[in-house]
Amino acid sequence: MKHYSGMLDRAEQEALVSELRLAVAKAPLFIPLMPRTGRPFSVRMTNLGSLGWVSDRNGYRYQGLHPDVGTPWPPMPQAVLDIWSKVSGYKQPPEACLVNFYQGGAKMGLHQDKDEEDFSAPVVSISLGDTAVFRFGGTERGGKTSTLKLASGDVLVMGGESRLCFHGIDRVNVGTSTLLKEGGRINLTLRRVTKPNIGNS
Ligand code: MD6
Ligand code: FE
Repeated sequence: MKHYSGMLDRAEQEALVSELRLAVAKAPLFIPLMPRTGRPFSVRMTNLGSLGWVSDRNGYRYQGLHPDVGTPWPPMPQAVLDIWSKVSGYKQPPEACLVNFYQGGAKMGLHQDKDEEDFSAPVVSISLGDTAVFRFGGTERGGKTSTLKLASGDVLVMGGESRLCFHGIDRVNVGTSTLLKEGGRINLTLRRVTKPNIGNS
């Protein structure tokens, strides 16, 4: 796992937030539901790119269309693709960019990112807005964990050994950033979803 503290400067963060506001106007934030129980997540989500991650009573999956408005996800901003190129070490561009929006005590339980067919690519995460307490451990649930603070402009890369580690967000520290006028935190996670085609690299 690699943590690039302050990779995006303030101007880059502001530009990215503006692009995300335009995207969210087309692909509104939705509240995912836990499979089976239907319990709502405390985080609101949307996606950018050819595939988006969704969760509802039927399970977790990637799909090409927004679950409520039924249109394709907006494209990923160039700045996001550039970050992937810089830090992923992966030849092909990301297929999915999950946008998580945390407000008012939202958090995310420990989980593994394992709904992808291809684990050879890392997951790249970009944090904007209030600082989050990120918890991570090993690949077994119930193992020892540590925490890391993710501040606005930080980029985290989970690849190799860390690709399937358990991780989550314990809390977001209110008032730690002035980036978002209404407060809160945005996290973008960039992923490859499909298996690489032999010979296309
Ligand atoms: C978050 N992040 O930072 C949630 N997943 O809000 C994730 O779930 C995550 O940061 C895979 C890799 C990096 C991450
Ligand atoms: Fe995750």
